[in-house]
Amino acid sequence: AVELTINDIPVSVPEGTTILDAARTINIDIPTLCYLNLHEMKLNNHIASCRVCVVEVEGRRTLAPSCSTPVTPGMVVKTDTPRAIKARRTMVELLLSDHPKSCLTCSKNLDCDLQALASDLGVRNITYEGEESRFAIDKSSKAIVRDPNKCIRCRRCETMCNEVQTVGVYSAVGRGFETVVKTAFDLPQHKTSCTFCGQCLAVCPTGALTELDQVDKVWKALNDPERFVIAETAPAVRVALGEGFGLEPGAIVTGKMVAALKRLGFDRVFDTEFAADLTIVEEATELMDRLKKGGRLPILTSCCPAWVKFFEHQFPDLLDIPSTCKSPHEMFGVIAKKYYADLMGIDPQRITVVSVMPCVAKKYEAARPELGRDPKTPDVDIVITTRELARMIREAGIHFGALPDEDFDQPLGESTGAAVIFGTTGGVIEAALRTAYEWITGRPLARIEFEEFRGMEGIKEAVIDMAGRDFRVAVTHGLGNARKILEKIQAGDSEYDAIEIMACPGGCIGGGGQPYHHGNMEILKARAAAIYREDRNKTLRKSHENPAVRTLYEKYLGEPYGEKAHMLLHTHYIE
Ligand code: HC1
Ligand code: SF4
Repeated sequence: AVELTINDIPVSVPEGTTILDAARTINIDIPTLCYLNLHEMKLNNHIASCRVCVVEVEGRRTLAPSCSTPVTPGMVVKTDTPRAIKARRTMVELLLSDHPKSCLTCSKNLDCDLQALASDLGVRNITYEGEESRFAIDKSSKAIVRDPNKCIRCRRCETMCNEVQTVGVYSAVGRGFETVVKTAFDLPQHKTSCTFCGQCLAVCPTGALTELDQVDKVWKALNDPERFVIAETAPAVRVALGEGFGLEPGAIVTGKMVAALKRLGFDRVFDTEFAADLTIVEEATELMDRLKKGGRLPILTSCCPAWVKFFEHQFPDLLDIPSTCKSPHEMFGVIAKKYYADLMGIDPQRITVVSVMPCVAKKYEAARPELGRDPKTPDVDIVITTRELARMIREAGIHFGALPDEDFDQPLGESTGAAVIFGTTGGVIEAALRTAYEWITGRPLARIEFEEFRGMEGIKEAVIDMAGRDFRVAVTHGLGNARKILEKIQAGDSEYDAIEIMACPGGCIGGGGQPYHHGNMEILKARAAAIYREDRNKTLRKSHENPAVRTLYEKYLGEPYGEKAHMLLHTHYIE
């Protein structure tokens, strides 16, 4: 261990610890901006470019960036000297001198790390007024808006995209004042290999990267008396929406969320989880079909649109191995516009389906032309994120905390515990196994919870005994981890039978559309724990037991994985 003092307090930390981390062990937070260390995601951005974490070290002439300076024995550190504080303030003033002053109208207003820092440091004027850079705003994609004028060159997005996701969309170009983070050849975002996973915007400290805002489209539909507007809510939204209203991370707000959507004016509030159960029935049947016919294994889950775009771009030779199932929210859309429209006698063209998702890639997915064959009736019309829903609730002046718990409408609001666990890494495969095990072995499952697929480990593997046959399963989250598994499959040395892949670290609970975690992984863990609590609270916990899904097959779809199911619930992939 290394012994030192920080602000006259003795500290003992392991060798290699930075001054920043050593200070945190005695509850001193040195401000940071570019720095980001998410151990579980193997993301460590400590390029020390912003210099707001500088501290005084006795015997050193210059101030030291605490995020990248390791402690040494006997070091004497002062974090709060007038010189250090003045230097931090100067750094922030310099950043602000080349930053738009439109904080009041920025979509990151009150959620921006730079703004918070300027406030904490008491920056009251910008001494270095001068030239400001001017770049075009990129609104080319259906999911992400990129405003390089607000970029502070912290490179968090670059580290996230290049090292964690291994997609490599961004790099810093130019020198000094001219430096900016750009796409290769300055291509518009939609022309790059971007998967729209949204992880870059989840870690962007300012408003340089944000989601495409679709709130006004929803208000318009809600206020059009001709439209029959249906909301469907993703599993992960109910364990994070409360954070937008000051509730603890991991608070389960399913009932309040439904009540809020009803007060906003939705004609029906249904659950994407209904379609998650439907997806499991289809996917488990598809797996059995591949097993019976000697089809290609492993089968890969296909509910994450960023992951789908990743394999389409990067592994075009493997397009026949993912399941052909559409994602649950898309399945929901088509069922709402066919089955439910029939049931209610409503013209499907009058129906607007709004998906509330933790994800920005779902915005891009809903706009894919092959999803919703008839252009007049796309499966899903509008996608808003958890953050956008929170904003709508605030705009409407609804006091979220005081709302009563209300129930989803029926029949498309019915779901089992298997559906809710879709929202966290490992959940889709666990849900699939709860059904596939019983169908393949013909025996009831003795142990319903598959602990081996839970937790934040990047790649989780286990062998499940299916009536004498070893069934090899892997779960991975984060596209860099997915790449490792896909390369194994490509090389022909994978023995897996089924693999779950989610693009976002943590799965959907860590989606790019969730309330910002500001680098705190404990928030993601609290959301995951809430997902498993919600599963335990359900009476039914296996997808094939969902009574409303059974009725849907009996009355409308016919056989699982049959002709009608194929036409409506399955898709194909494009190179
Ligand atoms: Fe997900 Fe899914 S679980 S993809 O992570 O399969 O977004 O929550 O809605 O569609 O159900 C997201 C979450 C979500 C779909 C389901
Ligand atoms: Fe990279 Fe994902 Fe951001 Fe696209 S959305 S640039 S893939 S991190």
